[in-house]
Amino acid sequence: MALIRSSDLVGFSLMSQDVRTLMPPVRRIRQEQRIPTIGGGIHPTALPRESLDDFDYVCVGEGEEPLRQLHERIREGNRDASDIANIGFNKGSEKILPVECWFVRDLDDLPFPDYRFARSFVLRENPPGARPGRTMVRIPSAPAAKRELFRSDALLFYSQRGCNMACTYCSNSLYHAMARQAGARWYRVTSAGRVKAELQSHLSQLPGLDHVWLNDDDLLAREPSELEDISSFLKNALRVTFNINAIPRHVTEEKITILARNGLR
Ligand code: B12
Ligand code: SF4
Repeated sequence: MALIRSSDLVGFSLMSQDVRTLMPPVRRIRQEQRIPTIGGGIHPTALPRESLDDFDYVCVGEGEEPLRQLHERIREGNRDASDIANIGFNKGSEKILPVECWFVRDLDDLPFPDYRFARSFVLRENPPGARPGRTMVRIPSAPAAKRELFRSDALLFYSQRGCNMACTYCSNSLYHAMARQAGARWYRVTSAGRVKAELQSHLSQLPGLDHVWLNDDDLLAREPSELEDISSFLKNALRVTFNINAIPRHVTEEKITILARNGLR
């Protein structure tokens, strides 16, 4: 609670399974500190009206530009978000849901996710021997100390958003419907050049990692030439192994051969 005392807005990212754990602190922030809260991620996207029972604002769909605009608005002392795409909010007793839906057109236009952790904290299990429970600790900027804190050998990475399929039980079917209505595309790919620059930047911020989890829903939707370009860079320039997700429809011997030669595990 002390950490957020001077914040303009407090954001939470949540899946449906997180609701029970997250809502008690969200309610406390609203009631005790009177700082506006916003929920984003798949749960508020799928159930925005219900999520407004607890959050002041919700982000329905992608958040980069809507959150920037909302933050600017709140800093100006104005809490009305009715003209900001993707943002729903409580206006008195009325729940206002967004009319317009924004999707980033070109993933290459987004800045890299920030792994410098210049002023970031993480909730960590107390070490053995200490008082049981969890403590908020500041993420150190020194690479070796960062590695000690995270104790991970792998980087989770995305080079695409969405999946070309739309299985009914999967979030992709919801996002495809939202994008269709907005005249936008849900399934988008980052250029191979940007993928390489981004991977290089992340691994320089997080040294010591020797494996990358390319966690796109279906990496093999890419052409063989792009798979060669990205995977040979992982092997020869970054010297890391990798694993992927893929759906059967795009699995070919040619693609698997390229990836296996370049370090697929
Ligand atoms: C990465 C991922 C994981 C990773 C990392 C999870 C993590 N805790 O970060 C791993 C593999 C560990 C994982 C595990 C699970 N996952 Co998962 N996972 C995903 C996946 C593939 C991508 C999510 C992601 O990070 N995308 C990249 C970011 C940039 O995009 P994004 O999350 O959509 O965020 C954007 C917007 O939502 C918004 N936004 C998000 N947060 C916020 C916050 C604020 C304040 C704002 C303003 C905006 C905002 O802005 C972002 C940028 O535009 C999604 C499917 C998908 N393609 O979306 C499933 C998905 C989220 N997972 C799902 C599930 C069910 C799980 C598990 C519960 C499975 C299980 N039974 O064990 C576990 C839970 C583990 C845990 N404790 O967290 C479901 C959730 C469904 C639901 N209604 O909750 C999804 C949607 C897949 C599906 N089947 O439909 N998962
Ligand atoms: S193929 Fe997999 S990721 Fe794609 S829509 Fe179906 S379940 Fe979701």
